[in-house]
Amino acid sequence: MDTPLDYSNIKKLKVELTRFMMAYKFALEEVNTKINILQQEFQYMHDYNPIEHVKSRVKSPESIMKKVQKKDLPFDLATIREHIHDIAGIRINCSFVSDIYRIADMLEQQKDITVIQKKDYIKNPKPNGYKSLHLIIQIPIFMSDRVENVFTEIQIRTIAMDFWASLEHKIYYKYNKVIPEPLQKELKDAALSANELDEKMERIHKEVNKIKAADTLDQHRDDDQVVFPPEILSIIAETKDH
Ligand code: 0O2
Repeated sequence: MDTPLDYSNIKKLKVELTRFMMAYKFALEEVNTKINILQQEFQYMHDYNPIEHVKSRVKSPESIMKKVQKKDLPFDLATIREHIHDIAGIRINCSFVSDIYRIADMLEQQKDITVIQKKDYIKNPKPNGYKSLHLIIQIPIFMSDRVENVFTEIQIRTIAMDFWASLEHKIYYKYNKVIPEPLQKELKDAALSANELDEKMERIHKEVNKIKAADTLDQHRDDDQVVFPPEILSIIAETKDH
């Protein structure tokens, strides 16, 4: 005979799991708000937006389970909370490499953000060609009865780096994590081309900025010149003649 289900325990587990997942959703909302503020303020102050777009997701329960198994962790919420740091994940796509570091610095300086880990795969790309800046941060979430410091992974990369990573990710899973050698080489070449494009675009961007700055200076010079109305000028000329 089947043992009767303990509904009160199931209900408790459901509440616990929902609260567990909610914390990550709130963490994403907090970080997204921060990014949104930086984006808007930067646009206003510098007339330029360093962020192309932002994507965020809470890892699915299936992917969390896979990671628990991969890391050989016991399946309890406290352990998962402590050891899996990318349940809340945000990806920021920037226009230029310099913007990546600028955004990372602006986030790192915020008092309520604690940077736990920083991996710079831009300065030190992975052997396959992968480039991106990864931050693992903790951010406090204020709930009705407690404050939780929630781990969040932030990946910051250019559009070219993102394009490459998405394709590589697809190929990686298509070949069941063993990419054939010739394709690996092609991907490495593509990563180098993406890098060249990033460098070229940044150079052009800097040149355009220089021209813009020079134009603004000229504009200011013109604005600084006091322009007298012709009537005043003729009075001045008359006074000089006498
Ligand atoms: P998914 O499917 O994107 O979630 P961790 O396993 O996170 O504790 P790890 O792998 O050392 O530790 O962290 P790392 O190197 O910072 O990588 C974290 C994430 O960066 C990965 O998550 C990928 O999203 C991305 N990433 C890292 N290396 C590569 C790469 O070579 N190619 C691509 N396309 N993405 C990469 P997951 O959980 O591994 O995968």
